[in-house]
Amino acid sequence: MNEIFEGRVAIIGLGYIGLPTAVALATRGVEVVGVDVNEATVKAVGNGEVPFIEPDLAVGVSGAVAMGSLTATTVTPEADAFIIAVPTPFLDNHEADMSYVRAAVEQIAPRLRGGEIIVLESTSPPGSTENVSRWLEELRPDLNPAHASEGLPDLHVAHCPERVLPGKIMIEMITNDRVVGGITQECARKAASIYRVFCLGEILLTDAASAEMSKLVENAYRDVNIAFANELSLISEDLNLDVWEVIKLANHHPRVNVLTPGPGVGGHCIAVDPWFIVGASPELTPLIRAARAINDSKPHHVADQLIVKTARFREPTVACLGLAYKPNIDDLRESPAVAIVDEIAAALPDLDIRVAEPFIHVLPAALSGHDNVQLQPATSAIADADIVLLLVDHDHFKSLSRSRLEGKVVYDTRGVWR
Ligand code: SAJ
Repeated sequence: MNEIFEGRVAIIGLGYIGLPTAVALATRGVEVVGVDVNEATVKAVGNGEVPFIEPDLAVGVSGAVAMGSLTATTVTPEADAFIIAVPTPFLDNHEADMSYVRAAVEQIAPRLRGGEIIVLESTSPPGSTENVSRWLEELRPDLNPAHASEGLPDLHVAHCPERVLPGKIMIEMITNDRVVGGITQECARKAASIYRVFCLGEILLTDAASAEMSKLVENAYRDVNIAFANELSLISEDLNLDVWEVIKLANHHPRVNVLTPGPGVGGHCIAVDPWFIVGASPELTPLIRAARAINDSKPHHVADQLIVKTARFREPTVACLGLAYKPNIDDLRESPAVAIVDEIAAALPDLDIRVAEPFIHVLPAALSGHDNVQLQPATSAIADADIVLLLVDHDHFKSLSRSRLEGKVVYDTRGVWR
């Protein structure tokens, strides 16, 4: 019998994953307490508001809060299940920074009574879930975490990596298959009962380390394939070919599906997670490292090429369209577009740079220090510009009339206007 969870869930971390997960559970009648260290986030969620933009999330949060099934607090409560959805960024040496996970475990430990489910959702290097289990054992020697050799476990520790695509989180949260890896099979079975509340996809039970690795493999696979497309774009530029035409033709082969080149790989996942595999097996990962290097070099290449184009003008104005790390979201984290504008503005302090980003109202800190960069609507930025640099394929930019580009030098890093 496939068990379905009943009880109270505490979700530690009300970010891009924690909050949608809270909504998915709470709107299906589960009592959810969202926990976050950021008081502004807790206040916003408590008022039924969302501190960031994600389609369909706002209506879910306001509905769940109005139903009384979602509350928010800065203090971890007692609960039947805990889901850890905190950041796992990398440190300067590319190793995972597990300090937020450790802090979450330290908050959870004193609340445990025995019998709880503890799920790590944060993307983590192999062995992390085992570490969570060990930390709990150290913090609560009176309880019996699942990896103890004898007796029934009093705690059920598992990993269930999040796999949702920013921009489509509320759909993919429900429809994607889920991998649940337990410290023991019983842990996986117990943890799966939580996801069965809202997940319509298949729920695949495995061990914790395989679950950890499968998530890293998904993002490394994508990174390697984007790197291939980005390398093709450099080769095509060198050979004076249109890379999008080349890829379109090649993709007509039944077993070829080349991804799309761009100005680099941004976001907090694909540019980060491959390093966790490199960290686990440094000697065996030349391909994964090379892909990271190619994707990381792309913003610098775009900035260089743009600087070359400005040499044709006496006092040029450049319109840079887009700052988000990908289309139709407001997320600027690790965005190649921000890095490119920053590099150009620093290299040419006299260049007049107009940035258009429909999803933000003020320039991010990385750009606000440049006197030569200002935020402007796309139409007027283009009208004022000699050179138009398209960095993000937002629908808003795609909908602009092509006639606005007449007489301008256009550098389209996304292949929208080819
Ligand atoms: N990109 C390209 N060319 C492409 C595809 C993407 O240049 O053909 C760039 C995007 O512009 C962006 C970056 O790559 O800068 C990443 O974008 P994305 O949409 O591919 O992925 P993310 O980072 O938003 O979300 C990924 C997803 N992973 C996979 O598709 C394997 C998502 O399912 C994960 O849940 C998420 O990482 C995560 O949290 O790990």
